[in-house]
Amino acid sequence: MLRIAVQSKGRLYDETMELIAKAGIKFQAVKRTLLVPSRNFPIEILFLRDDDIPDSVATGTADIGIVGLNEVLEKRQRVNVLQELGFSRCRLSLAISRDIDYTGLQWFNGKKIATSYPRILKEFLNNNNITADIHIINGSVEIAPGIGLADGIFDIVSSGGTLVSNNLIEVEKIIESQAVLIGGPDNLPADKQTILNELIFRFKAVKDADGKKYLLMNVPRKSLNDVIKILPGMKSPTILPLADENWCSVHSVIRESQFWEIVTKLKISGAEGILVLDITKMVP
Ligand code: PRT
Ligand code: ZN
Repeated sequence: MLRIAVQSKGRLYDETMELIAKAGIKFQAVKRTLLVPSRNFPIEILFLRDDDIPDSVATGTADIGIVGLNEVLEKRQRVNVLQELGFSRCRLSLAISRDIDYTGLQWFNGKKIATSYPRILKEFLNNNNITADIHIINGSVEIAPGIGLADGIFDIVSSGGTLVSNNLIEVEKIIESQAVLIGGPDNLPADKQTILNELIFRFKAVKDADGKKYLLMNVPRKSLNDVIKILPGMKSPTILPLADENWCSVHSVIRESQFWEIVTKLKISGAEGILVLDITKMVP
């Protein structure tokens, strides 16, 4: 049985559980008890605060965990990133009041910076020969400049809305973060490693399908070359004959973001009966 540490509630929770569900791993009603075994896969979930996940994996309380890369880098525990999971994307940035005339990184020399990520910030400042006073705050870091507690902040930004509503502006993007699968410093016993390999394989299949759609359409044979040129092939499209030999059926995988751009061109080329289907897994 492999034990995975997962955030019990918060921004990582929903997408972590969705990933696990899409990987075909099922649970009896998850009642947020601390430890929940799966009913169809040899894994159990340990629900923790995200701050405790790197430590639990480093010490072997859990075998693996899912947590933001920002926490992994800040906590400095002996863990390895096994897989990038592609959700909860955000960045760690320096921000200052909108009213200040920012002159570059040197501006921070001698200034006071509020943050919940002192280690990452200290390393960045050291590497850039900036001497600043780091003020550690847990939560609501963005209000610090407005109440005169600091000159700037170093915090997580995703949409940037929080900065705007606090009259702040992002001046330096320091680190990109996303949810990652982490493992401990030591090799796992063979049985656990086998389960882990299967899990990584399934997560990859789910991740690879993300944002992709399966496209089917009927195309007059005389337009086939035009249609093939429009389709941004993962590989070449599948072409199947139809009862009416002047027509064929064309199948392809596209990115959802390309759909509206492509569909108009396909119709102009003579494609009809265009169907778009969801893809939940892709196994190469
Ligand atoms: O209770 P627990 O300790 O488990 O949770 P937590 O409160 O420490 O963390 P939580 O649930 O807030 O975030 C978990 C992880 O989500 C973080 O460690 C990041 O890896 C990731 N993440 C992604 C974010 C954001 N996006 C994010 N926007 N974490 C926090 N924010 C904050 C940001 O600091 C800002 O104050 O959300 C606010 C809104 O951001 P904007 O830029 O969209 O306005
Ligand atoms: Zn936390």
